Amino acid sequence: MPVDSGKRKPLVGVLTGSESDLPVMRAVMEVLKDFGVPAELKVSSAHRHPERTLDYAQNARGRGLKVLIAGAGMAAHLAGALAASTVLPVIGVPLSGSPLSGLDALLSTVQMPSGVPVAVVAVDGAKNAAYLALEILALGDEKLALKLASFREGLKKKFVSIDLEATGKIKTLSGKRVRLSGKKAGGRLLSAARL
Ligand code: RP5
Repeated sequence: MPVDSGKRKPLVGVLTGSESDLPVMRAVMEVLKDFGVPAELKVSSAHRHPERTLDYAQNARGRGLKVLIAGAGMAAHLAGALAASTVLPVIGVPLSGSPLSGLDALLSTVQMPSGVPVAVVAVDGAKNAAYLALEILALGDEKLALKLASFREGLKKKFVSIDLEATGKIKTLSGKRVRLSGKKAGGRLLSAARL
């Protein structure tokens, strides 16, 4: 059953090789939705639905899609099959649900012949596929570029405070995360502001 993120025309086309890929690949849709970018998600296997997949790739640009994301496991040829029939950027997500834990999908997705590229993210890296698609779209969309920059700033802060927590410099006191001075817990309280 196709899923789309609203009534606006989709800018990102997300394909998976099987319904069994959906639990991982839905993360793509969640990230794109958080950034307000319309997308569609469909199941279309390079091997089980070759005609449908070819048709999708050939019509994607004409339908207004700007980036394609393809997630597949095992002999993962979906991203490559799309890339073969469109000049839209194609991002591949190798999936791990196989006895080879995704190494098979990684190699099948990444080893494309010269002239027909697929940008490949980590095994099960659905979120990064979405962020990369957003970065491509942001080349022509200043508002989206600013949103991405602010998201990155948020990441910086989040990970700094996790580091501080590990060193005991941040504690949770009365439900608030606070910064402590001194080397040990119980040191003088510098700030009770929520971090
Ligand atoms: C691939 O084979 C799919 O992308 C999926 O990751 C894997 C297994 O598919 P199912 O047999 O679960 O449909 O083509």
